[in-house]
Amino acid sequence: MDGLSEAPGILFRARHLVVGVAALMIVGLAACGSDNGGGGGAATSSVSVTEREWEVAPDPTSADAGEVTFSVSNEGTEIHEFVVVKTDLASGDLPTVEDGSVDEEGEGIEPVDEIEDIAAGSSQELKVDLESGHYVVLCNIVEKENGETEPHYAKGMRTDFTVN
Ligand SMILES: [Cu+2]
Repeated sequence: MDGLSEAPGILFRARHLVVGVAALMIVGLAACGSDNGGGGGAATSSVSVTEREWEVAPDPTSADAGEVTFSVSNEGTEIHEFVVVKTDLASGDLPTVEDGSVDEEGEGIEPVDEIEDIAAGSSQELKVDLESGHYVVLCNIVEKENGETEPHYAKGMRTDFTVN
């Protein structure tokens, strides 16, 4: 009698064990699936940019198409900005307006995005989605002092940047 009454109990536990193992396998598969999903997107690149009087120095000077994060540090003593434009023109050949700043709406220029003001000694990030092509990164600030204008672009704050 004892043997008979115990048998259903063992069977019951065994069934629970199978369900438990199956549940763990599903959790395991789900975890693998989410890992694969995270790596399946477009490339991401990080570029460090140093700005000072009078240069804009990205490192490296190229990135892969996709999400690009520019970490811009102003190591100069004046306020600067960081502008990204897509253009086939060389960095020194962009169209300018009267005060010497780049005409960001000018012919042959496609504005992408920008950080407007980066105080001396501070850093800011700009995350953009870039397709393959030629870009120029620049500072488009114009200082006006004692009737004189000093466009940072003309002073050399511009660099070619390639997206592969
Ligand atoms: Cu500047």
